[in-house]
Amino acid sequence: MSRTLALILAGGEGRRLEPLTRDRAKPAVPFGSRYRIIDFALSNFANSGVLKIKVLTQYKSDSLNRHITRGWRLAAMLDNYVETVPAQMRTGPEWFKGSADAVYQNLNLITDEEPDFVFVFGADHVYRMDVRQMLHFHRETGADCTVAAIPMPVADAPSFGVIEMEPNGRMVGFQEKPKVEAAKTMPSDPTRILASMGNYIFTTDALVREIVRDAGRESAHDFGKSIISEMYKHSRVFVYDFAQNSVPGQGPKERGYWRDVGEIETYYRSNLDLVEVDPVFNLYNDRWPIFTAQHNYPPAKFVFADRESERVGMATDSLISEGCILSGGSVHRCVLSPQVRINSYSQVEESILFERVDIGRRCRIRKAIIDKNVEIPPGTVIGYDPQEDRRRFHVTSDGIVVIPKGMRIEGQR
Ligand code: ADQ
Repeated sequence: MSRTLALILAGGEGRRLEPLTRDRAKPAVPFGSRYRIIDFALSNFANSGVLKIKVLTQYKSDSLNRHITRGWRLAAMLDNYVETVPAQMRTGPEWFKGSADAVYQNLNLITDEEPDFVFVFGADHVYRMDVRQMLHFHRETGADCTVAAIPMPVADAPSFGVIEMEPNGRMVGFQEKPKVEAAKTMPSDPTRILASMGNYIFTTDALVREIVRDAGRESAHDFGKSIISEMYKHSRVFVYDFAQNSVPGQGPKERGYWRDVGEIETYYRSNLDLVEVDPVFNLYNDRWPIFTAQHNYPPAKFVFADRESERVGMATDSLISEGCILSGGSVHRCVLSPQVRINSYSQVEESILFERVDIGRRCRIRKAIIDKNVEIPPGTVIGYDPQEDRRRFHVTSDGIVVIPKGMRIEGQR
């Protein structure tokens, strides 16, 4: 078996997820009740049997560090690990400049481990992928680098690396985040581009060569902008079709599912997708489980059922984590992280509540994301009066109210 090492790029700032990224890196943002965004990428590696994983962190990494150190303990005896690596400033007084610089500053990780192949993957997406299938493709083509790709609407070109390839899969063109008018569309479909997923496999020598070369020149030191957009011109860069990938237990709808949850609207919608009766992304596939940190919380509890007075502790079409108490209050189409409390006569709909949110009595809340440690005073109404919401809170153009971590909220009269 070949030796592999996975480098997970987890240093992204996540500005478009503000205020949820005010105190934490984007990969550490909670998702799907009890997970963090990075758990999806890490679970793909764990389920694929790639168990030497370094997570390269930078921006506000404390919460990410704690999550990985507590939750992602692999068998040390077999020399498996998931470890975070901070910006070490090994090569100078600066932090990582771009994602390629993050690898350059940690080249010793590669030389110490002596892998044959290095996975360089992002930490910001929700999807299932058997990375062994991509590695198999990489070896078959004898590539120096393989880039995973997925078709996307041409309107999204400014967010992605746009790929051109020959029928045999060899990359022959790459534009990092071009304008829509300039983007090269797919020959088979002029409404779509072939987008890079920001997930790469490198043959080790080729990676070291490219990273060292990039470090010595003026560049953004970024995988998309600087490495891939140069490398395909002189090396064997191939394109892996993500639609070919499948994992055990995966339903047909989930094949090819890959979501960037990097802005509030998509983050919100992807969370609420999970509460559907037959969701596109199925958290309950135990043949490809999503792993996360385990905490010692008591079970979720639902108390009071007086329908006449509307004092009902109840949840429908919702994900409820351990440690929650629905005490005479109800939720519908909601995603609740651990230790949330909903008090009597309150109704919460289509909302995402992070850890230790406490909803006081007689509140009516709709279409909100409430970050952790927020106490909502009794009688608060959110999501019913756009003007009033905008006066008090951060509201997206789609009308989603986002309440930052620990915000103190005044009672309403
Ligand atoms: P972006 O996602 O916009 O585009 P980037 O912001 O570099 O690129 O993020 C890529 C990954 O690297 C993320 O997981 C991020 O957290 C991490 N990262 C960013 N800067 C880092 C740093 N200094 N240290 C450590 N980690 C860092 C990329 C590609 C595109 C591709 C899209 C797909 O450049 O070609 O289409 O991903 O989403």
